[in-house]
Amino acid sequence: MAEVGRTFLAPSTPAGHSGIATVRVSGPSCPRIYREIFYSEPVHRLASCRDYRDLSGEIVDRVLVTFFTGPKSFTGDDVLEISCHGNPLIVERIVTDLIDRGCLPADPGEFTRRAFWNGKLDLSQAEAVADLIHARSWAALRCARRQLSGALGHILSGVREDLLSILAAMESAIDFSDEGLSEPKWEEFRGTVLLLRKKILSLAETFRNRSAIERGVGVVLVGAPNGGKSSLLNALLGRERALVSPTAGTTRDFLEEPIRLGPWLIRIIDTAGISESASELDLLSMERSREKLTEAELIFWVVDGSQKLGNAEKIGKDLTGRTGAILLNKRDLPQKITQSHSAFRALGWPVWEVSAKISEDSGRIRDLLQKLLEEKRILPDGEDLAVNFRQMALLREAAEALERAEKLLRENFVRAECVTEELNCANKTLAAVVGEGVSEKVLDRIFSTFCIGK
Ligand SMILES: Nc1nc2c(ncn2[C@@H]2O[C@H](COP(=O)(O)OP(=O)(O)OP(=O)(O)O)[C@@H](O)[C@H]2O)c(=O)[nH]1
Ligand SMILES: [Mg+2]
Repeated sequence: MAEVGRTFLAPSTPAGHSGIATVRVSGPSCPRIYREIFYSEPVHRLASCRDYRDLSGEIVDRVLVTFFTGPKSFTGDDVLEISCHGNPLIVERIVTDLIDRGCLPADPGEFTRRAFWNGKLDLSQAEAVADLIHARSWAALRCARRQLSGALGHILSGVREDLLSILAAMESAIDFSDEGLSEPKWEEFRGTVLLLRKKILSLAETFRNRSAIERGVGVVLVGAPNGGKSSLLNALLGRERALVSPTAGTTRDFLEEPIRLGPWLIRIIDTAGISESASELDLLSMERSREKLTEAELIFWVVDGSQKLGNAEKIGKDLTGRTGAILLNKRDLPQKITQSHSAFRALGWPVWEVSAKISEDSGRIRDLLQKLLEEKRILPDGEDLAVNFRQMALLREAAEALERAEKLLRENFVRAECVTEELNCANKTLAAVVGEGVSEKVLDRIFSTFCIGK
């Protein structure tokens, strides 16, 4: 049988020395290549240990080879997975040999793109494959897994079914009203459109989860100089990352470090102390502190409990309306400030009495932080979705079309064709989320961000 179409290959494991490495091949030439190299007939899903002989007949390595007959494979085409010893020389030899046998090197994401093309995955699932590979926390992995299972596509197909049934109901109502039977139930249609819009918008809002789980949640340490911000950063990291000294104004530039907290990724940011000082350098570093303060999801106001609050009270005022906690630091020393200080009450944040010098306090702060993140719902729980930017933009566009439809349905004389047009527009936009009607250019952009071999 003629081999029609492209057969491509790529190492699916990273370059370098490792226990094993895998080279993946997909396309119509796979059965021929299998027979040529291993002198036997490929059997679906049968993994067998064989000598890999190159075109010159030399044994390159003893490998484990698995054959998948399309469409029962990842890409939907015939697939060969060759696991060899993880030496780059062996991988290179196998890759060049496969190219000599007519395979082409794969583009980034080509295996997944092929799976999408063959209908094995919708586009939101294909995007989740890359998310799964790049996730840096358990929370991110959970979201990616949920999306890979097709959760978004599933919810959207429900929404689209509802949209189509309103469209059908509208059309038959209009037909009947032409015959003078009854007035279409515009109000009922409007109610459903409103509900669907709400559902779509709440999906779009899950984009917020994405930056939190992908980049990590920003937790910024702010406060007057010498409060112990850098000492607390070091305590939370468990290593001496930041310079600490009894001189006020030790930290100039901000420092940002990732920590894992349960399933979450957190970015702890240490900043320069905020004071009345007017030196140019102080002003520059304080400007940076304020920038970080604006960006962060959560604020730790670090206060030295062994000193009077004094001018530092002003910092609290700037924090009004934000989310955070007060870290009343240096509890190992005699205290001059209590938890019930009026500046703390005004802010309404929890006050944690801590010390950077007491080793068990870093664990306590981590526990309290995790509780605060959960309580304030700054992070999605495991069941949540986190749509990406492309999906969010499309969901918003669909919601806008529904908003226009809803307005039209409120008019005294409802222009049914205009409503239908908006509903169709929403349906088409939602279809694009799962990849229907998406241009090759958009697909190129999406898959170009993938790894080679995925
Ligand atoms: N006794 C005691 N000393 C502390 C504690 N935390 C910090 N210090 C000391 O307080 C001084 C200032 O600590 P830093 O961590 O540099 O304070 P900072 O808030 O980063 O200061 P700036 O960078 O200048 O804004 C240092 O001498 C620390 O050793 C604490 O919990 N107890
Ligand atoms: Mg510091």
